[in-house]
Amino acid sequence: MRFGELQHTARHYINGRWETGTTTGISSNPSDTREVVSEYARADRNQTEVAIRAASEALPHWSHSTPQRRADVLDQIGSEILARKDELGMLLAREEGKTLPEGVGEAARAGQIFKFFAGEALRVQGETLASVRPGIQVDVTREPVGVVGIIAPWNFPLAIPAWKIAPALAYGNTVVFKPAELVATCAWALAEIISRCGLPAGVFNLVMGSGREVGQALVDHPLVNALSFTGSVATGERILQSAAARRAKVQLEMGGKNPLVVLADADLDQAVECAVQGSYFSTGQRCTASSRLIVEAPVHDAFVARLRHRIAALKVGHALEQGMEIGPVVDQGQLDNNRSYLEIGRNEGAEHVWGGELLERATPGHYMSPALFLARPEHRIAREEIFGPVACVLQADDFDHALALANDTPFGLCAGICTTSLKQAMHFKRNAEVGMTMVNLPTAGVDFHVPFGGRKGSSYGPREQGRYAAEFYTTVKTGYVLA
Ligand code: TXE
Repeated sequence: MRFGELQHTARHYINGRWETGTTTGISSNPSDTREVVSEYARADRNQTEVAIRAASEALPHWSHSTPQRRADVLDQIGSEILARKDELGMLLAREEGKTLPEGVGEAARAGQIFKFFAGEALRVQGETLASVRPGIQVDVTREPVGVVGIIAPWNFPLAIPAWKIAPALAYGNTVVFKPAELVATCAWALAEIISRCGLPAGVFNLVMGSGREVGQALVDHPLVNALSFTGSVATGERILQSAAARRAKVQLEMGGKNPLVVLADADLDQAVECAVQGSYFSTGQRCTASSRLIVEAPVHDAFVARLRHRIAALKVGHALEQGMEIGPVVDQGQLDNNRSYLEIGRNEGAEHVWGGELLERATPGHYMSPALFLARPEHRIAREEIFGPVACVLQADDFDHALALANDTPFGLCAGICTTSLKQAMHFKRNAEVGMTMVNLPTAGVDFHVPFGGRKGSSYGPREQGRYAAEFYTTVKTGYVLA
């Protein structure tokens, strides 16, 4: 079966079997809304519960499987994803609207993540310490946390599920995966590969459907020991409260309003490129997108002029068309949201520099030109996550003012700076109130073998990715032995 070309029927994967849903949904192509990508199964609470029970029953066996067995499974999944990255990338581009090179790049990233965690399965570490009491030995070992509920968003339909599912399986947990409905077909394609790589029935389950029904069933169920969520702040907060009430372990990755600071000594061409990539690529639909460009006064006007010139030349269109730099917005709801912020910005007195129009293309899609505003720090477009191709420039008097503006946000995911001063770069790295910093790089674009996550309103719980993922997907046990 080849992904990405034909229309598919996407079913749930529960207890080692492909299951139809209680209802069905339709996934369509945001570059051409006439095109159906798949008809997919939708579950209700009862069907979700069947998957949760299957994961719970599979746990004792899988949690005692050898690291070699887990490594082999993950390695095989990673190899198949990498071998089929072009097909998967095309499916992703059709369903989510990333350009084809971005889609293929994300598929490859998903494969690399499975390969990385194949290695991590073999490197689960503990500690041995001398006791404070005579004759006793103490050790600290890591064990799986149990059944993990994975709730994923639509903006990285392969990479985000991969960076949650791979460590969950590597450390001996069982999984119920609930993707965003907009990208059900990508989730099914990933599950289709996972289903053929040697996992016992029930270890990995895919259940599709609404957040309110399937997602909430995972959040509330006493057999789900841990929840890993990426999505909006509002949903994350709701999940946190429900999970806390029943003391489930929880990890949340939510929004960002990431600053890119441009100092007067920066290489302006490089800074403009960082801003374009960070703000507009992937249609601005990245939690690490740079949506606040904080520019020191002496270069403000020159930076804005160059940026405007550059974004006016960006190619926006069908995600599969060669040479496109920006695909469509993911759906009508997100497009309406983006455009409502243009209105909000204008009404608040922000200066509209460029873009934000609906674009007509050969196929009917959710096309919008990249938008740029000059704003003040109190404007809503400078404070709230928009999640579209909309950025604003804030003028800073000097470096200290730029740093203060960068930190003046309820979010704290990523912060970037463009400068040729090592001293100012190091000061910024140390004092930015975020989980990730970038120097002379776009805020979006991270490695997969190091921690990903933020502070303040952006994230909650242990970091994702790299070996730090063990903090969430394992629990420690302290053992005492009198020999
Ligand atoms: O997010 P939701 P949506 C932001 C972005 C975007 C907005 C809405 O601003 O415009 O969120 O996107 C599931 N219990 N981000 O609607 O609703 C849901 O089905 C359990 C930023 O997609 O948070 C989906 O699988 N689960 C973000 C997942 O949660 C529930 C990435 C995310 O959906 C649930 C995505 C519930 N009660 C959106 N309700 C980023 N910064 O990366 C929903 N879900």
